[in-house]
Amino acid sequence: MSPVEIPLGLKELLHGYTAEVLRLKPADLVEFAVEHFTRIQEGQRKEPNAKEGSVRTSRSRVSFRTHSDEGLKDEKDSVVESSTIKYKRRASVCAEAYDPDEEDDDSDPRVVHPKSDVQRRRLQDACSDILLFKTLDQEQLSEVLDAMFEVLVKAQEHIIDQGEDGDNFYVIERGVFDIYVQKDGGSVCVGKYDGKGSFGELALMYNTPRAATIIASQDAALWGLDRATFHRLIVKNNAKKRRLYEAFIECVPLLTSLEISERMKIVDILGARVFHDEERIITQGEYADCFYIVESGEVKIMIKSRTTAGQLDHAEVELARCVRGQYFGELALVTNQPRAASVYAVGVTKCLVIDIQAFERLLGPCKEIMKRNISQYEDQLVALFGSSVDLKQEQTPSVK
Ligand code: 1OR
Ligand code: 1OR
Repeated sequence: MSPVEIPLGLKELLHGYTAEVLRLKPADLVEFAVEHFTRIQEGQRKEPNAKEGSVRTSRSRVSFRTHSDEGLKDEKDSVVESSTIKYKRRASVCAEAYDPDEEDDDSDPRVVHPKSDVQRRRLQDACSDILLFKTLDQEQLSEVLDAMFEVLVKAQEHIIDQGEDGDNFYVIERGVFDIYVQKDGGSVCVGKYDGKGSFGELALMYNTPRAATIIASQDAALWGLDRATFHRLIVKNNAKKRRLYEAFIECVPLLTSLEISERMKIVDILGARVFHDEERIITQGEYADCFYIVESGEVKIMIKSRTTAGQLDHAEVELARCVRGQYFGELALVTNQPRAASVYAVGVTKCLVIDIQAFERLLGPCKEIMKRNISQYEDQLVALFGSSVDLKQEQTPSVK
């Protein structure tokens, strides 16, 4: 006789129903079952709150699922089952003011999407460099990871459409995603995410319409985080970040030309990273995806010159040092070239990190100052190596 196969999700559905019965002690179990499962069905239509299902995007359906063959081992009994959560869907979110200190959503139940050990490991890998998670404490981070759900996308699917209300924040596990914005009546590709990073935070942070369209250029995998959890953990944490970094950001010379509100937007999206003595922060020749400001400690900038045969020399020469309030890692972002030098921590060093998309979006006004400083690098370069290159020359990025 063939073994009985238990359908994926059955155990969780019955467990959720039983837990609710025990909690609410309804008089009519059948009527309560109808209400309970109808609520789940409606929730599935609106939001991704089941292990098999789909997230509706504007032009296509994005499927998400757990891998049935990986086995679910990480469920926690002590938290509210995701199937019992009432999702708050909003008619329009754009008129609401942004107030990170708002206490209204503390009562939202904790969202948990059960994951297998393998999924959890993949999720942790994908999230290990996400700047917005870098200032969360352990407890907050594990709440965020519990609430995230897997989203599998096909090439050409629209994950986000400019102008729409924001529902989820996304972390990339794999795949390339193009960024389009409406300009002069047309849609222009302004950048891309290549296999890592995150997007979709702006509409959720500031209650604004989506600022760009994000399209998968190949089959890809994402992890989503619902709006309510994002608000409860990330936006609330931003209030703390603002208090923590406001005074420091005010005195970073590069940023003094920005409005206070622009500086606060930088604080909202930055991450903090601590490097140990001699740890390499940037590697010469690598592709660049972020920019750094030293908060404490010191970094040294080291360069390998080219031999006459055009090869990189083995020995590195120290070019400069940066201390509190100074920045580095701007050159590759301004010129769209690989990193021009390596950068190492001198003693334990803490840096604030800004990703390339936020750099483009928020630091545009500071680029002129950076370019002026880059001109000084050129003079020093000539003095050191006797060679001259136009470092400010912007190369056209491949996506433009
Ligand atoms: P969102 O919730 O507004 C679209 O949904 C997401 O695209 C947005 O959050 C960001 O996470 C991401 N301008 C605005 N949003 C951008 C940009 C961007 N790049 C990525 N996103 N610019 C491109 C910078 C390379 C500026 C365009 C003028
Ligand atoms: P990046 O993105 O190229 C390495 O990553 C960073 O090191 C670079 O941005 C700059 O922030 C910094 N003088 C001072 N700082 C430099 C120099 C430099 N090159 C790179 N960085 N140079 C002057 C030489 C005495 C060398 C110019 C090539």
